[in-house]
This record gives sequence, structure tokens and C-alpha cells, in this order.
Amino acid sequence: MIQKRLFVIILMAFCFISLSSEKKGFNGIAKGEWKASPELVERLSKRRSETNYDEQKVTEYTLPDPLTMIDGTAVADAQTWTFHRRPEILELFRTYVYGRSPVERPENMSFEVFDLERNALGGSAIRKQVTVYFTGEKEGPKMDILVYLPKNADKPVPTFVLLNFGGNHTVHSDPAIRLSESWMRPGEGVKDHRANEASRGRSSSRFPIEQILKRGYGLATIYYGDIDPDFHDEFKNGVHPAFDRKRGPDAWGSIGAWAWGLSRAMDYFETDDEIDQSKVAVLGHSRLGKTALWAGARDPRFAIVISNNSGCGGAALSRRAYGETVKRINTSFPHWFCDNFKTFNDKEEDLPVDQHMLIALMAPRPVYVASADEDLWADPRGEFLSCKHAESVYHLFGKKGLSKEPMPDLNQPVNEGTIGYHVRSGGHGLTEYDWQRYMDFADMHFEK
Ligand code: GTR
Repeated sequence: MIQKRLFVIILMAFCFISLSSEKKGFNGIAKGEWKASPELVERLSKRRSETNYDEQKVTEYTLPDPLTMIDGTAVADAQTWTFHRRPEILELFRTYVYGRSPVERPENMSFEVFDLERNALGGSAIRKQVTVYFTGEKEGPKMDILVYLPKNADKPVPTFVLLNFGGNHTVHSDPAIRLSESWMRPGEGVKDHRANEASRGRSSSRFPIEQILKRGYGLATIYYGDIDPDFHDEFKNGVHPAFDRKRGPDAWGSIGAWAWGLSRAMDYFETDDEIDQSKVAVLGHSRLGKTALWAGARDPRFAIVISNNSGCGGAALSRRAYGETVKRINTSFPHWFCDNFKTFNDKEEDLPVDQHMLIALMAPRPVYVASADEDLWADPRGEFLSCKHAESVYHLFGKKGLSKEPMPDLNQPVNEGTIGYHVRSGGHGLTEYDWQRYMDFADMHFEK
């Protein structure tokens, strides 16, 4: 009798295991979901033996619940989220991850439109270039915003804003774009305008401006080095010294400064009648994708927030420690985050937040996260999981999060909900494919 019962139990267990293994792969990946190429995993693992690229070696983790307050209270409605839990999470990110900016809109900040061309790009566009003097002083820190708008728009134009890596003049070959001064590390030379002239239009593949205009959108871009040069100098250059009094362990790093600069661009958009300030989408690639997410979290004026291959400290869950880790990023880039973030090196499980909560801070606004098949350093699955675990907050607002589950396969964008996601073929980069998906998403949410 006992033997018979045992047999039935074993048989049931066997059926259960084979059923579930049919649904899920050995490492929890369902059929039809994206999966990293095993050859690539092997190759990268050999190259960087200290980095984990193996899904099976991701250790179990527990994510903090976006819907439980620090004191344990459950968040059951949008009101409680908006007025209590959201500010609490935002403060945790300020304190432990990106740091705190000492000022918001500086009192004396001023704008100077130094270029306005209504027949740019062969007559198809309006071009504007605007200098933002952060302290109002001409000698103080400043940034140039380059704006292209479609000509003959009959109303204010919805606009994408993003920072660029190489200088405004690298985004298009238009000779009228003012050269951005390049910032190099001390010892490498200071400003080399000849090098800049040679790099005019160099990054134009990342900025399909003509296509953006054709689809009825504007594009605004700023050289990130104008806001803060991207190397560690104890925060002596860029905007930090102009506003810092004393720097504590929660003082803003470079990502904090870049995100703050995007909000200052938004301040300018509010003064420009040709830009629809209620329809500004902030976008960023890689470290600037981390920046776009933090900008969108800090500043609800950004109507759509888009992260392109942002990875660690961006859309990827830190607790997975897959690809780039908290320790790795804090070691290679000690100036990006606040000093407190370094206390979580190899201790991701102690973080009071994880990156799904950053995505959740956008709710109920639309947010889009994109990964690339070969960009395992940025952990595509971790980026998808952040979106998934942010959904509960969107549900409080009666919004759909992702429109489909589980993780989609290559080049199958999931973009009908309020959270969009895709993983496209290829490596780390911002491509035309990505742009087209972002514009599809914006078309839907801006009701174009
Ligand atoms: C890498 C860094 C990533 C990513 C990338 C980029 O070196 O490890 O976090 O941000 O740079 O910005 O291109």
C-alpha cells in the first residue's frame, strides 16, 4: 500500500517536472524568449573571467517591493504611491545611488538664442542653437542646445531630447552647428578645434535627424561634456563647483549633473512656443541612458522616458550581478554615482532599492527600455526584468505595464502597453531600428 502510494507520488512528481521543464528551460527561460547566444557567453566569459555571463550562475535574490513602504505599510492606491511611496523611493535613489543636486533651477540662469535658421537642412527644417548660462554669468558653466524642428508644423512640435557623447557638431554634417569644445583629461591637451572640425557629423548614424523630422518630431541635443566632463577630477570642472558648497557622501556625481542639465534644457523648452513642452521625450544611450532614466525620475515634465542599452546603474537589476556589477562600475567610473553607492560594492542585496523601482518612478508616464542581443555587459534580461517588476505600480493607475509576457525574442518589440521593451539584433549602440521603435511608441502615446 505504502509502496503503491510512493509510486504514485514519484510518478506525479515526474510528470510535474517534465511538464514544467517543457515550459521553462533548465535555467528558467521559456521557449520563444530571448536567450543569450551560448557561444557569445563562452567567449565573453573567457575574456573576463571575473564577470558572470552565465544565466545559471545568477544567484537567487529578493527584490524590494515597490509597493511596501519602509515602515511596512502596503501601498494599495495611486494616491499613496504619488504622495508617500514615490517620494520615499526617489529619496532613496538620491541618497544611495545618484546623489543629490544642491540646486534645481538656478535663479539667475539665462538663455541666449544665438542661431535661428528657418531654412536649415536644404529648407526642410528650422534650426536653433541656444546657450544656457547656468549661473547667468557668461564666464560660468554653460551648455549649448542644438534644436531641429520640422518646417511648416502647424502646432508646437513633440520633441526628443538627448545628450550626445562627441559634441553637437558630431550629430550632423550641417556646417552651421557650433563646435563643442572637447574636454580631455589633463595632460591630453585641452581643446583641439581642428580635431573637432574633423569630427563634424561623425555620430550622424545615431541621429537620423531627417527621418525624425519627417515623422513630425523635433530633436534637441546637448554635448554632455558641456555639463560635466566625463572623467574624475574630484568635481572641479563642469557644473559641480558652481553650485556645491560642501560635498557629502550623497553629493551628486556626473550622472546626477547630466540629468540635472536635461532638466535645464526642459526649462528652456518651456520658453519656446514652437516646442510642445507637454510632449518632450527624454532618451539616452548607455551611460546617457542611465542619465535619461534618472532625469525622467527626477523631473515629471518629461512625458516619455527612454533607455537605450543603459545596463548597470540604468535599467538592469543590480542584484543579478550579471555582466557589469556595482563594484565594477564604481571602480571604473568613480565619478558617476554618489559615494554612498560604493558601499554596495559586492553587496547588492543590501541596496534599499533596485532598478525596477527607478522604472516605477516614471509611472504613470510611458517608459521604454531597449537592449541589444550582443550587449551582455548591460544584461538584457536584467533590463527586461526591471520593466516587469515595475508593472505593479502602473496597475495602481489602471495602466497596462508591458503588453506581453514573458521576455520577447529578438526584434519582437513589446510596445502596446505603458512600458515598452525590445531586444534587437546586434551590439551596444543606438540604431535606426531603435529610433523607429521609439517613434512608434511616441506616436501611440502622443496620439499622433
Ligand atoms: C561602459 C560602461 C557601461 C556603459 C558604457 C557606455 O564602459 O561600463 O556602464 O555605460 O560604458 O556608456 O558606453
